Amino acid sequence: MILLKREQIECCYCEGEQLTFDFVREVIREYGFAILPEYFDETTTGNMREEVLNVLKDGVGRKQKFGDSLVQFSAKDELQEIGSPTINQCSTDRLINSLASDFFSPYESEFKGAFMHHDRNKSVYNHHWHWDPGTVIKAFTYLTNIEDGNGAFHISPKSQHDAYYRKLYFVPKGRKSYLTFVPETEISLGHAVEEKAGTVIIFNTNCFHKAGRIDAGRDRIIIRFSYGLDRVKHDTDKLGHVEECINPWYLSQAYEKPTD
Ligand SMILES: O=C(O)CCC(=O)C(=O)O
Ligand SMILES: [Fe+2]
Repeated sequence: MILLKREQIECCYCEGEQLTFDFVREVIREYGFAILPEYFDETTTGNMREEVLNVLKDGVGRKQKFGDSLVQFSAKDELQEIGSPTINQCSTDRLINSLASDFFSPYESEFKGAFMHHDRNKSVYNHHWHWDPGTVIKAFTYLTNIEDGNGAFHISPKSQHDAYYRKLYFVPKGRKSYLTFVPETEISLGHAVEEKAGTVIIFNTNCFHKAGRIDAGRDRIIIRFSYGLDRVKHDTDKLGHVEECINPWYLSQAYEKPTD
């Protein structure tokens, strides 16, 4: 695997006059992700960081401990209940939301919730190359400066189609779950996003990606907003077709039949 430097993949970085819906959408379509350096300003980022730390201390939702790291997923309703104003405001960010709904269009999509992390000492969560089982658009937001050695998010450009076909392969086999990990030898290009707090990486979770290494004594704080298909808004009879186009993993569950 060749790890690209920022200069080699500048095409995926959108800032200044490139920060338009049309431009970012094309970058996501072609490469599977787009990086928006310091998209949220310092005050917004600082407030979000405080809110994430408070949620991790005593917030509502599913909290998990991995070694010294704390991770929590809060669904949209739970976030409102917690009353974290900046997190809620950023989850409705216009550019991010229109890019997510465009990705799922013509099917209805929605904001699902947010993963919040304070990762310390070691990365033990999603630290191997993988694709996510569901097809989701994530807005991965750095709340501290992140580089190689404190959890830089890694992603493989243009890998979204490869993972999609890997998902399709499992559909007729009726498997409920299957390996989403990809050996590093099967990844040709990768990129470690070393950027400042406030940076957002919008990515299609079909892309091969992983969490970066966190050295002893180092940490990172991040939040990931997830946007996915709104399953309730679809006609049930059309849902299979929708899933086939967008999310073959769900279809593989539908195909599952008892063998004997
Ligand atoms: O925590 C990370 O850097 C990787 C997260 C991940 O795998 C994901 O957002 O799907
Ligand atoms: Fe993932």
